[in-house]
Amino acid sequence: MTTLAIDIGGTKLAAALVDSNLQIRERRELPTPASKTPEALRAALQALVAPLQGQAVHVAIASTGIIREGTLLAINPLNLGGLMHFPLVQTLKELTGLPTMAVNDAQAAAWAEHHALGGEYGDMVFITVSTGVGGGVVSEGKLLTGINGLAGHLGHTLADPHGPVCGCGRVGCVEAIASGRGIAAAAEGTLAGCDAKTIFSRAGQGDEQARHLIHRSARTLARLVADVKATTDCQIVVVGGSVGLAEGYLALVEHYLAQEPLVYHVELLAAHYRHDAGLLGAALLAQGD
Ligand code: ADP
Ligand code: BMX
Ligand code: ZN
Repeated sequence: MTTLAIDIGGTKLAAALVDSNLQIRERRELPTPASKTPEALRAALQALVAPLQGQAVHVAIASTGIIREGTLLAINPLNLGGLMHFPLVQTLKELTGLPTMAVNDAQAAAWAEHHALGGEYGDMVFITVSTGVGGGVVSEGKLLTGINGLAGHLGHTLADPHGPVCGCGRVGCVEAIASGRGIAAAAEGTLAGCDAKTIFSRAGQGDEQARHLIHRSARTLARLVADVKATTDCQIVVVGGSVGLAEGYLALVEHYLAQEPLVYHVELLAAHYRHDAGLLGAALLAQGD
């Protein structure tokens, strides 16, 4: 059984063919259009999947946003250029003519990472630090999606009541501080206008402000991990996303977590499937594994 897996993030779209043995073939990427109008996303998805759709029997989508009855509802529309609502399953069914399912990107990645860990870890949490900050919770071997698809949206828990306003409407969310967008939004002076990737490379060159912004993100994430441990008593927290997987980032989170009381300590691990966790999680869920 070959799955056409699609990962829709705030920065990039990825698609690939995934076989039953989880082998990935013909992986492609395109930038996510920053547009309020659904037509731009539809056109980008069409271009992304056209070369692959003839080789698959179904479509599995991991997407940023709350996924409710196949529709993408942005909790933070700023991550998608202001787009609030997109008929995800309907669009891909129309484009490919194939049966289609969709799940939140971090929930999908949590499922893939749970699979990678084997049977030992029934209680685990996945956190992506990427355009936003997303999460997926596996409890007693079951993926929590929530009655309305909201379960695991850890990026919208409170980090600082005096912090920046988040695109979700709250003040001081973890996402507004720790995410790639949050890091970039706080940059000033010589770093103003730089994206998180550039800020990481400037930090590597010794830039003090860049270093501070990355530490601020990692410290915020460590406090989130402590909250997650207190809430779920999970055995392990797996971290993904391009910021989460950036060199040195997880070690910083570990450094700040070590400063929290012992009861909140939990093993941290970089995502086994790296940038493909969302694609593979969606494929696994669609294949019924
Ligand atoms: P998406 O959110 O679309 O899933 P990513 O996981 O790639 O995509 O996250 C995008 C964010 O990660 C952006 O803020 C980008 O600047 C940042 N980023 C991309 N590559 C790197 C890198 N090598 N090091 C640090 N940050 C990165
Ligand atoms: C946001 C939210 C989550 C998502 C997370 C990570 C939107 C559009 N997305 O908190 O649903 O899981 O970002 O998404 O409201 P990514 O784009 O960083 O991968
Ligand atoms: Zn928020």
